[in-house]
Amino acid sequence: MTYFANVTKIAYEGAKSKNPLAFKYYNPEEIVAGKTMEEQLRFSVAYWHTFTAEGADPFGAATMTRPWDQYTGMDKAKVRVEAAFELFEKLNVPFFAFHDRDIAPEGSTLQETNKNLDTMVTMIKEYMKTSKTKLLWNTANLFSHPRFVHGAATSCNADVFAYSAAQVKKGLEVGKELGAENYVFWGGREGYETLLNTDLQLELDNLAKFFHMAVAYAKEIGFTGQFLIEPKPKEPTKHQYDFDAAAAVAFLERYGLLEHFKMNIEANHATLAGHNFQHELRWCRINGILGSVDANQGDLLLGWDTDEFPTDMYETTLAMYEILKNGGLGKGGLNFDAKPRRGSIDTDDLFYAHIAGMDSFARGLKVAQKLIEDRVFEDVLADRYHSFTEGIGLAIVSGNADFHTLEKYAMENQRINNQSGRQEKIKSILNQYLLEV
Ligand code: XLS
Ligand code: CA
Ligand code: CA
Repeated sequence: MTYFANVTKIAYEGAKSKNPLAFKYYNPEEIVAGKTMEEQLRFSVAYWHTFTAEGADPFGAATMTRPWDQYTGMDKAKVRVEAAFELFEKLNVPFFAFHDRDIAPEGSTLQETNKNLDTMVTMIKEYMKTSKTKLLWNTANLFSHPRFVHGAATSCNADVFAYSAAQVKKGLEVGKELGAENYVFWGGREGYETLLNTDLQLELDNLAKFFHMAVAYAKEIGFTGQFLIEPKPKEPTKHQYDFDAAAAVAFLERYGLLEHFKMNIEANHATLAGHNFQHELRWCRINGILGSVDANQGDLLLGWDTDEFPTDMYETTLAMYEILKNGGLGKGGLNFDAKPRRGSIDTDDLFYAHIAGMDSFARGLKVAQKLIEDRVFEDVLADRYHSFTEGIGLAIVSGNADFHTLEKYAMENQRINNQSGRQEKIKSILNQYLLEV
């Protein structure tokens, strides 16, 4: 049985290829910066967008018809797994990621829901035996069902807290069973709409307790995947607690949790938080907490999370620059938390979309590697901050200055010479690399 009859295994054909179903830049075996592209990029398919999204938006119904749509319930779930592993193989991706409810439908009780999940996990495990595609991460959907109307681990209702805990407990067991490299916590409903009815202190304390329980349970069952928090400032909740990486880290530190978590940075969430993708990656890198990446892009003309496939070469290049400077992503990967646009209604569009994303990051990787090799930004920084390598600057960075010595210095050296920041020159050099590498 084939679900994607128009598509054969996607091969690397090089930049001159006119075949839309071929990679132009992603050559999994090519060595870049000491590792194969496959090892550097660690691409992952997001199960929810690729196998459960059908093009619905708040104003209209689904636009896409998928091969599994003729089935319902558990039959549909099973057909999706068959189709998923066909797509993974044809795209030659090393990883995938899912929410519990993406792979198995809810039953009428938690027991039945877990039974459905077990059936699907057994099936997926069987497929994984003969597939190269591994589980990058799994997570619990603590946002779709109406029970999460007031939050999950930050709900005002203790019964919902308990239900959420049961769901994450099961999620960690599933992660262990399938060898997940990470486990993601995204708090879409962990936040508030108005402080007029919100006990902010209690909600944050409860969220911390929830995370401590998850850490304890992972230890208890021997789940060794990396825990990741995925920051997002808003949507669906007006204000989400894990607003951005800085807010998430301040929270983790305050509650003694920082050593157990890294960040899963999503490009589109960064822009919603008023940052850019590179900012969030850089911030995590310098703080040693860059865990994984949800590789997509937003639309700056729209104020919501559009989850587009990443095709902006500036963004992919600067993202790969941060990732290479980080020494790679470790257990993390580049997960395409992205969906074809509502008008891209054909099943083949799933392939075009992934090819576009994979090629954009592969090309970004090569340009970033060359930028690093040539020390383009490193030299810019060395030059710009050279005042901290000698004299008073060296005294400041080495901790040998105080307000007395600095006041004395300032009084004796009142002629300050600032130099140009040269942004435009730097951008034009970056363009040369983008166009010529
Ligand atoms: C939604 C998030 C979500 C997480 C996993 O905006 O990106 O899909 O990645 O729950
Ligand atoms: Ca995401
Ligand atoms: Ca998103």
